Amino acid sequence: MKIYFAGSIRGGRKDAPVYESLIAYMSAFGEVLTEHVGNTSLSENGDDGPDDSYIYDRDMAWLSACDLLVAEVSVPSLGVGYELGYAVALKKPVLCLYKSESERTLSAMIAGSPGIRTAAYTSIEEAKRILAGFLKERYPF
Ligand code: 6IA
Repeated sequence: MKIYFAGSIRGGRKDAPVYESLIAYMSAFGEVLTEHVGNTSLSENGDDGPDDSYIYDRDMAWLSACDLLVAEVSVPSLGVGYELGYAVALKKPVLCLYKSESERTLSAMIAGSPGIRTAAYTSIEEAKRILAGFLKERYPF
């Protein structure tokens, strides 16, 4: 199973440790194509990595190749929103996780999309349980 994980980079890296632990958990279920999203030493400025058009082309190819997309959307990100819309257009299964104590209300374009399943969580353990249910539904072991 190829999993595309989406999380904020230039939108802000506050939740990078959360992404890191969700990616580690999902790695038991399949291949996470976008492991770098959980790299806690990644800067949000973009001066220390490949150029933007390389990143865009590679991520679009991974989106086409993946079996499903999981996003953590508590920190709003233009890039994650773009990836979500693209994955829905490709008819990929999509799960969006967000922290229930988040002070922001989820965008109507995400919460209202019939192609996106959304789930709020209060702890990492709960997020992992939701993830396991979503992944096993598609790939029963
Ligand atoms: O708008 P954002 O930067 O927050 O968008 C984040 C989303 O876009 C993630 O889910 C990634 O899949 C994708 N993305 C954005 N920047 C990169 C990137 N930059 N590398 C890979 N995927 C990316 C390299 C790091 C750079 C900031 C130094």
